Amino acid sequence: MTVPQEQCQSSAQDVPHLDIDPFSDDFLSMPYPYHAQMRDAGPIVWLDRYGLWASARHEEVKAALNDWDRFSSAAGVGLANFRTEKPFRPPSLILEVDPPQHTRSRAVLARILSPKMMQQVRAEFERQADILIDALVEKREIDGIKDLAARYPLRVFPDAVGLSDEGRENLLLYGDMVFNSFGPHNAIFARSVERYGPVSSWIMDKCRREQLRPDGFGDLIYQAADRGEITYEEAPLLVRSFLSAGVDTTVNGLGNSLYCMAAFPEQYAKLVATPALARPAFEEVLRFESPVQTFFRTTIKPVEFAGVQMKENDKVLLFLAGANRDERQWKSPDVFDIERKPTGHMAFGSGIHGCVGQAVARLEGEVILTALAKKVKRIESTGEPVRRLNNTLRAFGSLPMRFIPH
Ligand code: OVV
Repeated sequence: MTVPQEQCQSSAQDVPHLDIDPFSDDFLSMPYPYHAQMRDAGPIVWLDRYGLWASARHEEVKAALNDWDRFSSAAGVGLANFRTEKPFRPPSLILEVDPPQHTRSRAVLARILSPKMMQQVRAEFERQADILIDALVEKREIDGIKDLAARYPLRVFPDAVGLSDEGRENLLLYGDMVFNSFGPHNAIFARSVERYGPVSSWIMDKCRREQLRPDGFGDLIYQAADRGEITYEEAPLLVRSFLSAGVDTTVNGLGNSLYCMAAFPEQYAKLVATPALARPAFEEVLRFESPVQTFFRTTIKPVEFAGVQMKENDKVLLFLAGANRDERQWKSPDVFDIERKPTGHMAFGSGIHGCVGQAVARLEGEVILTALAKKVKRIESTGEPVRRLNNTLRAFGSLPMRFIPH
């Protein structure tokens, strides 16, 4: 029997209450046992610490992401409810909106990041991957993050957007800030804020048309405004989405790839034997160590979901990375297997907000893993990996390693 809506607090139902803090250092350092605890407790749990719903199961995470009409993004996709709290920056015109605004923005960005465009940039992405991996094989002892995972995206992606070289490191600080801002105002967030001051105005300056090379991804947004598909006021904020979502995500996709290849040498050996596994291998990294671990939604009407009654304005925390290790969905989910071909993983989200840049991310992963397979026989860890804790991203600060050539 269900309890009538008026008589029940969201939290007072027959739903497991957990006192986990998913933004604590402890959780962020090793989230997977906590995901398992939440999945085992039920399809939906209530997290007392923040007063919100959460799910770490594949079925519910996917269902909520595909239910944009009830689980809105316009109130923010982090812990903050934009209906009652001031956003830390003007909301994104694609991430933090619902249809119909979302539909217009999405169409413009989707065309710019289309498969056809990937064909056009592929040769340059491959060339840059070869240059970088050749240099690192020469160097031999490297930091997988500083020397590769951060360097490669900071070269190819801003080049494709059409940004000048000056100050590109700001993109890393900005990404760190944006992804921390989806969590609570904890110490991790505060450390980002300290470094954030000059970065915000640098970013918005780089979003101006005059700063963008003709016919790069950024300028193509302004060309969409020329055609009347979006307004000239919207254009810089859509360029900002490229700079927010396009760097720190792929940095960590590549960083997590290197971590996995060093941690599971028998898997790397399979890649070396068959470089054509680069694409499915990157996909398995995304499932196994999802760079974006979480997103929130907000109910914009009373909702019955997975047997619980939610009120309007409830926050729902969706563990993409938990869905990606749900034993209800995957065979031996805690095993990293590059031949798995994990179709249906949630690392890019799902539904209308599913990652619009996923073809770029996959291209970067593919060309880097291909270049490694062809030029590096073995990847050896030479020191303890150092984590960079972020409220949303699964990230490393440092990965000491050795590249042994063929
Ligand atoms: C997917 C994502 C992450 C962060 C920022 C944005 C998007 C944006 O649109 O600004």
